[in-house]
Amino acid sequence: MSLDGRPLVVVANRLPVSKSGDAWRPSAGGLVTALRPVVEQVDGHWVGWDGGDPNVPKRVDGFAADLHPVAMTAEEVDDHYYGFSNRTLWPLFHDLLAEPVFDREWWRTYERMNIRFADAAAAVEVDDPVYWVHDYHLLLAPALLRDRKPDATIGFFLHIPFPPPELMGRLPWNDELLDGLLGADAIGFHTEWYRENFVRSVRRSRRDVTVSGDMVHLPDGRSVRTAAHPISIDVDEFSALAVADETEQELAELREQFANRKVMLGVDRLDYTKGIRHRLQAIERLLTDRPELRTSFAFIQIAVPSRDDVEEYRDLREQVEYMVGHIHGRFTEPGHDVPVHYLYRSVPKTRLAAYYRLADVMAITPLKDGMNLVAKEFVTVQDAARDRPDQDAGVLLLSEFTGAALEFVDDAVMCNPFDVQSLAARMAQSLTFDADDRRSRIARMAASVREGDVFAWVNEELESVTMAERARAEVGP
Ligand code: GDG
Repeated sequence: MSLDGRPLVVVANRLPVSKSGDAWRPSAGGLVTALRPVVEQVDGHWVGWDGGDPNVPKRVDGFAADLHPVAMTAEEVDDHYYGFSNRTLWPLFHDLLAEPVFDREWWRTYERMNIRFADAAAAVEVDDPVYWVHDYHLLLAPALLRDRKPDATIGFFLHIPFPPPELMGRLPWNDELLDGLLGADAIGFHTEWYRENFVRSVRRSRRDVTVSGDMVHLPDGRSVRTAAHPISIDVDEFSALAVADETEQELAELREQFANRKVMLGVDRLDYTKGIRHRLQAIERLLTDRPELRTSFAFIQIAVPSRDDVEEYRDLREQVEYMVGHIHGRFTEPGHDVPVHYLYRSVPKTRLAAYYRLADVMAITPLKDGMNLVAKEFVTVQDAARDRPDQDAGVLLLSEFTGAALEFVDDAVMCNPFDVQSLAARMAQSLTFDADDRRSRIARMAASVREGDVFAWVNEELESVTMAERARAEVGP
């Protein structure tokens, strides 16, 4: 691993732990899983919001990093997290799927919170660390950290898309955010498209930089490396989960419940970027055009509650629930189960794996999505269970507007979710592939995920940061 034993200071919006009952545990998120082995090997530190709990311990069993909590008042969380991060940057970076709100008070708080995170990171007492800053909540932090530690090695990774300059340029604070990012030595994106969008934005707003290949050269002599590093999953974890006893038990129950029905599955945070409304419209169309499916098909939507303090998310929930009710009213046949199963909750991981195994079609139809890890989890679980009795391979129906599309374009059924009529046709088509074809498509996609798992992603990212640093050392001050 490219850190060579140097300390690692991760700076992310949230700490990697949460409290259940009286006990603190590592959180279940992908980033936490990905970084666990790295922080175990080095002197690991994590700077993040304390979630409103002033008593976060310095260490938590199962995650070998020192925790450095950042406190925010409820009002600061409202302005920084719900406001500027999720009502300004989130819709803007997802191609204006909702109208971004430009509020100067939110911006001032965003700046102040980025300063607070940068101060907390700079205060971590370690010798010659690598700082790794994450995501859209902290776009200013790399430059702020550079002000405090001019010689520091700083990497940044963006987990969501980077918008084209024509959209980014609408933001009153476009220049400040670009300068914030350019404080890093290396900036990682999921795809080449997002990387190019960033570089085009920099070119448009900074006349004093030159770009050669993937490097941005600044007038002060510093260079910033940009790279596309698609994030991935812990393949071994999901492969084991696929065939765990508990998963098998859950699957047996689900198979009984959905006997004699083809199952299409959706798994998303309830977010307007995920295309759930378009998906339901397409289901309605499918059930209109193909009446026999009303009793031989089920669509299961797991919608994980998300950001429900934000108006657009509450509206989305209402609309989705109205649409599900509407479909039930129109298509439920007396004596038969309803055609749409809507679960507004998060389910345990073994249950999630059982749903992945049950699905004949996995419908991943976001209007825009940085990567989409559900796609990678689905093909991995399906492939790991290929030799289990009754495990018939499923089909991945995938939006062309996800980062994952680049990897799966040859073997998924690709769709444009904005075109509801063609989406319904793609859904119907997904139900027609023969078993051998399905199996080999899943196998190829799973092999590709295995080749670039989340640990490879961590290595690539850290390698990119340390490469940028070596180049700086060769050029000299
Ligand atoms: C952002 C970007 C990018 C979902 N339902 C349940 C559950 N999940 C887990 C999945 C998956 C994760 O949540 C969702 O990850 P995604 O990547 O699909 O989407 P975002 O939350 O929007 O993530 C995205 C990602 O960051 C990483 O950079 O890929 O583009 O938007 O791991 O398994 N987990 C459990 N129960 C559920 O019901 N336990």
